[in-house]
Amino acid sequence: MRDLLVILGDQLSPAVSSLRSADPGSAVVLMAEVVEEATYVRHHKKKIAFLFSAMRHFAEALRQAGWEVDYVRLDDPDNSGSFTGELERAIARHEPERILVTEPGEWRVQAAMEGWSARFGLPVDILGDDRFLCSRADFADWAEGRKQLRMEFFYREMRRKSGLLMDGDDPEGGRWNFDAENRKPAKTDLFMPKPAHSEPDEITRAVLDLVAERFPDHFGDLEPFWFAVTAEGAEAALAHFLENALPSFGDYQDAMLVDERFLYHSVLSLYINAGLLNPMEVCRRVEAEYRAGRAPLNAAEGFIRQIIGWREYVRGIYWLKMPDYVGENFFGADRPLPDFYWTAETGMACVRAAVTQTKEEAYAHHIQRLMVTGNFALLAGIDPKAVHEWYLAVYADAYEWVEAPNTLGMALFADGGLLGSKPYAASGNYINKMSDYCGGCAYDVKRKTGEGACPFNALYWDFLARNEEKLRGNPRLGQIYRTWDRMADDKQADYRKSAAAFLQALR
Ligand code: FAD
Ligand code: DLZ
Ligand code: SF4
Repeated sequence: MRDLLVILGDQLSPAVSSLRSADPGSAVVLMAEVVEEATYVRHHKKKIAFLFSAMRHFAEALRQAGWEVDYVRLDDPDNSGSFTGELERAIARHEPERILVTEPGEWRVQAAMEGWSARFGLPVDILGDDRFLCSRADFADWAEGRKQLRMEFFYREMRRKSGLLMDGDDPEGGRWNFDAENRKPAKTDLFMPKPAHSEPDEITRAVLDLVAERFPDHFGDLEPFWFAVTAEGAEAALAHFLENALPSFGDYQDAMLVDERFLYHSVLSLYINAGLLNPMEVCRRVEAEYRAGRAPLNAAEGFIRQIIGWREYVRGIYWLKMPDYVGENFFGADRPLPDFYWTAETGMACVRAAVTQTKEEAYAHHIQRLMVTGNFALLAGIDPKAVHEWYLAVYADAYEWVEAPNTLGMALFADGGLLGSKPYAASGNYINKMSDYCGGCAYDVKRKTGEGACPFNALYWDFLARNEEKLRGNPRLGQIYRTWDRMADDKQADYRKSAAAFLQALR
């Protein structure tokens, strides 16, 4: 049977289910650079360049492995600009008897795929994506009948299922989670590791020129470009992380430093999500470092939890709750996204640092995304849809399946507590404790209200007061509301006045 395989830009894995199910002797692989994918949100220039270059390299690798690959470039004059349009043209060229594809990461693309069979009069097999440990159906089974879908319980099942960091039936070290040990503020250190850098080759240089020409108005700096674009390059980045950063990954997971954009983070999410690294293989390598005595348990467990816990869990939530999930707005927040999310022009040093590095690197680490830009958007009541589209556009690792639950659920509590048990709201004190941002800020973190006070301080109490009806009943916020209740009326009024003045000026 002549199969036409469609490989998407985040399916760049030689063992992806569609490739495993076809015969290289007779099948044709279709890969296409399409303007719709680059612009349905206006992705960061570096993200587009990363994916196009990684796609071109992957097509070459497939050819060398004996596959016939039909690769459509963005600047092909006949390029229709969409997956469906490119499939239609490819069907005319190759006259296949069947279309084979691995399920996509986004609901939008899945909906388009589901229309292909009727449209083209051909069987379309949409195969499961077994690069994930938990299938969509298995997650739905796990969620069925549960009152609360807590990550921690899901994670324990994934530990048992994968056998990672298990000691028989028990968790290695006697505890499932060593997070309590992973909250140290970092100090600038001469030996802070940097992520591995790759040199752009000829293929990448051509893509950089194309992106500069075709997407000049998109957010973000294209160069310097140092991302790996092949499986070998991503493997080198993984080896570099294991050797240089993993041992301290746990300790400083929540820390932020203005001159250290990556700290001990892996900067591997873009490779894992695009398919250049296999997540389970990455976890096994991390476990091996622990077993060999080269990484402590809190680092290995913390890292593995992010992948087989959070990463799998948010994907499960996404497919369980789409398409409604992206419309969630528990607090009815409707403030437009401030310009400084694009320009970084703000006196708030923490936000400036996070946005500047996002613009330059298409990367910010988790605590910057959650506790700086995310926390600000939560406290200021920014429209969740605008925030969601920002996160989806600006990070090299962003695809809706992983971005939307992190943004709408974890950072904004827009799903009303499906994903998190309470909002991750924090005042300037938290940012000051975990970072060195406040020293270089136009605002004073110690001042609570009035001129020059850190905006996070008044916004924090204003957020709680504004949303009291929705949040007071939350048992995890009881103590905080008791503190608010004990506050003198004029102090409460000061907070609210300061927040109102700040929000007014935001317009
Ligand atoms: P590390 O800190 O080194 O973590 C190791 C790996 O664990 C990551 O590479 C990633 O694969 C995985 N991981 C860690 N945290 C999460 C998480 N919460 N959810 C899923 N996987 C996780 N991650 C994305 O991959 N794409 C996104 O679009 C994305 N959007 C986010 C938006 C917001 C508002 C927040 C708060 C988090 C978001 N995350 C997203 C999760 C997390 O911030 C990134 O995975 C992480 O910063 C990537 O950097 P790293 O590879 O250095 O991660
Ligand atoms: C993100 C992205 C971009 C920018 N461009 C392409 C592309 O031109 N061709 C392609 O196959 N995939 C691209 N992608 C990744 C897709 O958006 C991703 O595969 C879907 O959103 C499903 O997760
Ligand atoms: Fe951010 Fe406030 Fe610290 Fe400034 S003082 S860096 S606004 S937390």
